[in-house]
Amino acid sequence: MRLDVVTIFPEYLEPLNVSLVGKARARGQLGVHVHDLREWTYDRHNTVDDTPYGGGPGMVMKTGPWGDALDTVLADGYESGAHAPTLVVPTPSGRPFTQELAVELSERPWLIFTPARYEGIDRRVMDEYATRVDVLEVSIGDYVLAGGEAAVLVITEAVARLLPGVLGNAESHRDDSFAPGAMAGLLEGPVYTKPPEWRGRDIPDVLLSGHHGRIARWRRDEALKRTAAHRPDLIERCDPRAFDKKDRET
Ligand code: 6GU
Repeated sequence: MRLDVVTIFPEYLEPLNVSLVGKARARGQLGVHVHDLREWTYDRHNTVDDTPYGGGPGMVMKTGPWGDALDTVLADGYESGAHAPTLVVPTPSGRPFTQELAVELSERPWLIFTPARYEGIDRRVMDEYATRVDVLEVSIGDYVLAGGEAAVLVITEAVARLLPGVLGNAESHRDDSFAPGAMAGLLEGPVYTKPPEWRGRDIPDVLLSGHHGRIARWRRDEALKRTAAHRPDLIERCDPRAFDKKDRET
């Protein structure tokens, strides 16, 4: 997969060199290209924003630098053999970013992120590129960030760990909170490791029983309790057929 990020704060994307994404990059599973939007400004002050038409607070990012930057990034990517780009536009007014959308993005070969500062990007930029490539406006939650860069880090990490061979253990996706499957979109319950006793606190006996059926039942009960406490909406949204008699007793 190829990732491009166009930003006025390239240093904000430094974490892409670290941990899981950094390793995927070093292994060549992910090509990451971070670009400084100000490279496509031609005035003395490297201006990227201007006052909004119609008035109002804040500033709006100008068409010119974004258009020139995206033309260059698209041309360079195509030249290097990339294809089928998706423009991912972080914005609090976008479609909610979910695990389902992470899976969808992980299946695409080339993502171009356009994190904005100020009040956002002049609408004509995305209207223009939507005629040429897939444009997806995405929000990472119901709160407002000062800019889209942190959202790019969030989306990239959620997507990268889904790429084949990036996580050590392919099974690790299976029981992810929100993943379909045995846990049917429930939140994950508690986990434990050695030592078996710490500050007078023991591991739940069932986990030491070696009884796989009982362990699976216990994990599911814990997931149900946790989901009911933190995200009752997830239980209401589940297909009732996903629950058995024992679930209903929990
Ligand atoms: Cl993607 N961008 C900004 N600026 N704020 C947000 C967001 C994105 N998602 C939630 N809040």
